[in-house]
Amino acid sequence: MSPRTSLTRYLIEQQRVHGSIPPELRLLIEVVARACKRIAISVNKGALGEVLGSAGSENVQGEVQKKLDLIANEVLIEANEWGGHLAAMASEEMDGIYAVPNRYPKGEYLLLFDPLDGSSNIDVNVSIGTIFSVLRRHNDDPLRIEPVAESDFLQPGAQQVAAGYCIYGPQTTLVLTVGNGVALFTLEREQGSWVLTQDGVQIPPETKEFAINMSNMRHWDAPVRRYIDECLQGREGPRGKDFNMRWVASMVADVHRILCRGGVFLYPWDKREPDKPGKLRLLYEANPMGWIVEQAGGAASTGRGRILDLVPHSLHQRVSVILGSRNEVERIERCHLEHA
Ligand code: AFP
Ligand code: FBP
Repeated sequence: MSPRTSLTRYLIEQQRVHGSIPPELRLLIEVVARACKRIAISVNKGALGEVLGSAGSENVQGEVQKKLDLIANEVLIEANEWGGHLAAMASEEMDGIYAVPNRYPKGEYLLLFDPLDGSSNIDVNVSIGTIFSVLRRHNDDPLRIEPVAESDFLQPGAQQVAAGYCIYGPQTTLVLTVGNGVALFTLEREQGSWVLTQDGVQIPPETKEFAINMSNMRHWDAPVRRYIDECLQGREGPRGKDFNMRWVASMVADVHRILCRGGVFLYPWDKREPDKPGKLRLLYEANPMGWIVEQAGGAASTGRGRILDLVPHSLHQRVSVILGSRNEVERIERCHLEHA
């Protein structure tokens, strides 16, 4: 039997052989992965750990916070703030940025996360996850180091240096990219270690499966309506094949399925909130997921352009998200062009 590759070994090889990451970034990713293990333990305890239910508060987007949202947020901050690799963190659950306190050494990286994606699924024991993105803080003048600010985080997704998610499902799986393809690590509970179980993940370019919240159909824009309508017509319609539908209501779970067997995920702009460009957040949901999908040979678009090229204007900015099998995403972009 060939020896198992641990996350540490994978990262050291990325550092040494491929030169794709510096040692500080490797250590930062290991800390995030360790925090995900701790979150997995809390998730698994469920009612026995008194972690279910609402925390009785709301986040900056007006969404009810669950106890596990706040626990996961705390775990990620506590694990990362003292390591010396980060300048600051930002999260779905915090209004502003969290600068590393002065009592700790500072580093050049910025960490963004959605600590617990799919909160509505926590209490009903359905897959949820943690999404993260790492940026490098640009500092043009090494002699003048300004205090870290929200503006440091407003970089296009194409500038991410690492991105990943951890899915807490039947298995706990960490999915990671450092710009050299996508690797999957499964948590081996007995040893408490992440074991590489798939490398070079590829999303098939064609699919017969879409993921969208169909209850919002009446609010969609014409191009999305047309695309889904053509899928629903099945083999008698213009697509000439029957489509299946899946919707978990945890982006992590829906994207993970697409990574494993193809498909397309849509959370498009809709008429419910015309002044907002979508429901999902650009910096800590769409950008990391978009980069992972691209690294696996798929595509990630707003319908009118590549997500990773967007220049963010604020920390909690929202965006229309269409990602997955490349040919399908391109077809949806064509629908948008024809309706422009
Ligand atoms: P939370 O992280 O606030 O639970 O939101 C999850 C999510 O943004 C995303 O993971 C799902 O795809 C989407 O919500 C589901 O939304 P609907 O309930 O509108 O289908
Ligand atoms: P399997 O155990 O064969 O996967 O079947 C599962 C199931 O019978 C139900 O759990 C589920 O509600 C249904 O299939 C989903 O079916 P569909 O693919 O038609 O949505």
